[in-house]
Amino acid sequence: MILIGMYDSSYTRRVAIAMALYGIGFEHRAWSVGRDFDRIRQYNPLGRAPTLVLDDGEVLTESAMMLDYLDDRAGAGHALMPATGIARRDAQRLIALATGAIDKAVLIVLERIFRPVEHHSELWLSRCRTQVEGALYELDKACAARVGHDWLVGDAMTHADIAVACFTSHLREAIPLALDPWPALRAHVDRCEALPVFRDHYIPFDAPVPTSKATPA
Ligand SMILES: N[C@@H](CCC(=O)N[C@@H](CS)C(=O)NCC(=O)O)C(=O)O
Repeated sequence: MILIGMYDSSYTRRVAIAMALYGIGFEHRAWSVGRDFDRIRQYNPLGRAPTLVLDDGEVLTESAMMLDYLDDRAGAGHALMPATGIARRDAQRLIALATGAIDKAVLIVLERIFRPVEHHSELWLSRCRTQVEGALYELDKACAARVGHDWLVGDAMTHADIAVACFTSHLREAIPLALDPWPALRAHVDRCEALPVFRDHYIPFDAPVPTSKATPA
């Protein structure tokens, strides 16, 4: 299998960490969605990361589908997602919150990259920040409710831990955002990020230079 995308994409990172935990080997092509747009588009018409090319040539273009494919391969009882019931819904709820926050963070970053500074919409940026912070508040509550447990759902690491850690770390670097108002979330993320599998699939976010009249996009 080939995983396309750099690890400063938290969506890509999340898939890579799941593959490593499942013991599924893959070739990593650390292509940039900026510099390598045309190369990525040869596999994925959206030109996005992650892109996963399966051994038979089928291409998956959405990280949720990639994780679903990997879980299916891992089989019942081994998947990083609880199979059923309240545990599954809890994991999905946390993943949805973390994903919603990162989707908004990406919009904030894209506004900075593609729109000249003087045309930034403060109203839009502030709305996105409010949404990000609302999600972090809920995630912090969920982490605080699990103090004394290693993981957010049940007794083992799930996609919820991976998503919350990868997406929050990205928010922290890309917006950037100090996690001081959300100490339980920060503690959970720091604990995950200290694990070898997280450290092995990490590169720091390279902050884009904001555009301006002087440096047009
Ligand atoms: N919903 C997609 C989001 C993927 C995504 O937004 N990836 C970013 C990189 S972090 C990207 O490719 N951005 C470039 C673009 O959308 O043009 C997924 O989960 O796979």
